[in-house]
Amino acid sequence: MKKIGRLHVITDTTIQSRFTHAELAKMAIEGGADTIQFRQKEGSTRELVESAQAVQAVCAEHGVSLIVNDRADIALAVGGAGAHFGQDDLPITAGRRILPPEMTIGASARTEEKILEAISAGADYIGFGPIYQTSSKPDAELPKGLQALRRMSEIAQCPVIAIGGITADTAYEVIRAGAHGIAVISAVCGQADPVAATRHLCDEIQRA
Ligand code: TZP
Ligand code: MG
Repeated sequence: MKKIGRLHVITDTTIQSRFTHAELAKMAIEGGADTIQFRQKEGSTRELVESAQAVQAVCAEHGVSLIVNDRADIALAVGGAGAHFGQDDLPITAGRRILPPEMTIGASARTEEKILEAISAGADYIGFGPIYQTSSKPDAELPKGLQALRRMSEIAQCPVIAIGGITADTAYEVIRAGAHGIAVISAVCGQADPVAATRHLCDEIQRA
């Protein structure tokens, strides 16, 4: 089984414009994040590759994994550790055909059926959420809560990364509910001090 990180910081330039993806990655890594997810929906492929390259340079310097959201081609092109596919992105079987076996594939799945399907198609971890209300993803479903997370974590034969509205106040209970780790946007990117915010999340994960 591949090593999957515990704190995935998703760099985001839509909820804030103070920092670039690479600057956010640098601060998150300084605060202790072990995985950076590059997630950018807007812009040309050329622009996305350039931003992802800058993030990968920071990650490589610190030995941190870069996961590229949605784009297997960009993950490969920049030498990232893997890609994360949502329910409307590349099917996991297709992603597996594109990415070499040593690269990590994460899959968003919200039901028991989808989780098992993603795992048998070759996903290395499952992204499950939103756990709580989130304002970072306009089309997010209703919050699933901790009970559903507990159940899905039991069912999945692989690490479950919980996402959606998770903060330093809730990271502890999320991990205690069975999540292997958490993925966050606003709890880092939306904070006045992203380094300190990341450190606080790491402490809570550690405590759990
Ligand atoms: N997928 C499900 S919820 C979500 C994504 C990308 C947004 C997570 O952002 P936040 O700010 O941590 O709630
Ligand atoms: Mg997606």
